[in-house]
Amino acid sequence: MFILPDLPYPSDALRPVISAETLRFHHGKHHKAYVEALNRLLEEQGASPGDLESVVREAAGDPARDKLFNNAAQAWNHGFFWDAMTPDLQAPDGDLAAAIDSAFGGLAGLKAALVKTGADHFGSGWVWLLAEGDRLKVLATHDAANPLTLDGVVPLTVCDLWEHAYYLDHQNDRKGFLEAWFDALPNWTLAADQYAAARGRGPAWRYPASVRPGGTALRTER
Ligand code: MN3
Repeated sequence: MFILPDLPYPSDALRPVISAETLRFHHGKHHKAYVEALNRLLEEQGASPGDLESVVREAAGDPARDKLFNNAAQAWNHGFFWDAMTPDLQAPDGDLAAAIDSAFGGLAGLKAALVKTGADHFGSGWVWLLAEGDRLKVLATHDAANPLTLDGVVPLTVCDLWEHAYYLDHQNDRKGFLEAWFDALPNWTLAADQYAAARGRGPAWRYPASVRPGGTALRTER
């Protein structure tokens, strides 16, 4: 059984980019529903997997396990998304800032790439900043799909492109949501830890851990 992790901040902490109402529905209804469906499917199969990452990887690409993949990946994506945001305004520094400079010409270039990729993405999905070894790239995935299924790729941050993520606050303005999100909310401390993991220095984020700036795990129970 997998848990619905608590949000790592109060539900009004991400205002005005994400209202308390959006966050409460998103976490308490959408994420919760994915976790419950995932647990129901595993129970029906008599399966009790140890970690969510394996469930996602093993179900990926198997049409007979579409439903399991979708709910497992959406549970994972939302857990990572909550931790990938912070109410404390941050900026990348150190190795991560240097990698962003080299791949995108600076933070403004990364913002432009991420906003364009996310705004141009057709339908529901996610926009990710990924590391493959020390190289960074931006990628959008459809629906529940996530980079856990890509060999040697580690996500540094992500933004939810499903309309439930922004419609109450930004209506149809996905581009405006992404711009405001990028300026205020990314947890660059987590992104730096993930970038270190991508280069073999330390573990990558795993569900349902919530990590505070500085890398201290707040929760490890399952
Ligand atoms: Mn969502």
